[in-house]
Amino acid sequence: MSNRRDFLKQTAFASAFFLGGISNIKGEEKIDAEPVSAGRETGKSNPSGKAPIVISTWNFGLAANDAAWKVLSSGGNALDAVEKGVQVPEADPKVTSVGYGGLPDRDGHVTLDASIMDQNGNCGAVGCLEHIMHPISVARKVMEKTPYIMLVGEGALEFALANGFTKTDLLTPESKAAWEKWKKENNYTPQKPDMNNHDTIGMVAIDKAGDVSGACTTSGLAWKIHGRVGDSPIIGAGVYVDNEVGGACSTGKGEANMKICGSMLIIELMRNGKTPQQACEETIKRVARKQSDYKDFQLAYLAMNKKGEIGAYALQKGFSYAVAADGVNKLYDSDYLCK
Ligand code: SD4
Repeated sequence: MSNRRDFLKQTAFASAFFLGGISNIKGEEKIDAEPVSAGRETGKSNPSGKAPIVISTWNFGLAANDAAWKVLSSGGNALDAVEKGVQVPEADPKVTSVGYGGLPDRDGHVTLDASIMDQNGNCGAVGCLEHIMHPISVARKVMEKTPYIMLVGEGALEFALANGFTKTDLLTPESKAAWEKWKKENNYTPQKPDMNNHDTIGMVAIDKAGDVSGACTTSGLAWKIHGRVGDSPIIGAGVYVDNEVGGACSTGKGEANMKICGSMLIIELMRNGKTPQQACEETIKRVARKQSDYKDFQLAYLAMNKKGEIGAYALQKGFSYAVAADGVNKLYDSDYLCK
């Protein structure tokens, strides 16, 4: 899990950044503090609902929101914002569950999954992509330059290289050491998708024009069988956007989420009148009803509707999410089912 105590000093960040006074605040001031608790009420984490707004999963969502906000506050669109936003943890070697520095599979390969979706329902994805720092940008290229939605493995890499991406070794000395330690201690037994060995960034943004886009990117489950692909690149599971309704994304055990296409389900529940909070809760409760081992893994959803209302809900304690709205970028604790 990422270190929840290591995040930006919120107040200083918010005032400086939203006044446009600094150009790069990423990682500047850090304090030891707990995130503000969001409580259960819909919209509490976003009082006015005034666009633009960007939301994303986990504490690394703060820095990601910061990059997305730069795009949104200067009048950029939500698609560019979510791409730029999630690129931040993709490039950060300290984030060991996304992009560069992500923990590898049991054979030592860092394999990446990502997807992106825009306000027109266009989408693109990559699965099991190796050696590319920004899988989200390859997913966007798949969306924009091919008649397909998903490319995987070697073919995705060839496509990326043919489109100007650079081949990079994504295994850092730290992640290599962690893998070697794991190998010694675990006898090549692949990791089960349980609680605490993976965190994905999912992001949804609404721009000044009121259009919604979403993105999701991960190195997936550490120590997995080579070739395992999770929910993050599956449109409707890792992320889903419908510009009439809003956007939703997911983090946690991909296998559990894929069984119910949770992000799509949340959109449909919102379409039928649920608030984002109610939709996230109903989706988590459905997982619990249908999957008897639900106490043994983590799964969480984050959603926003067109009104800028926000919802978040998880199976277990510990899910946090970042919201940049109304001139403030803050981390919140999500409510959860298994108390
Ligand atoms: C996966 N859902 O590959 C991803 C991992 C994740 O928080 O989200 N972790 O299953």
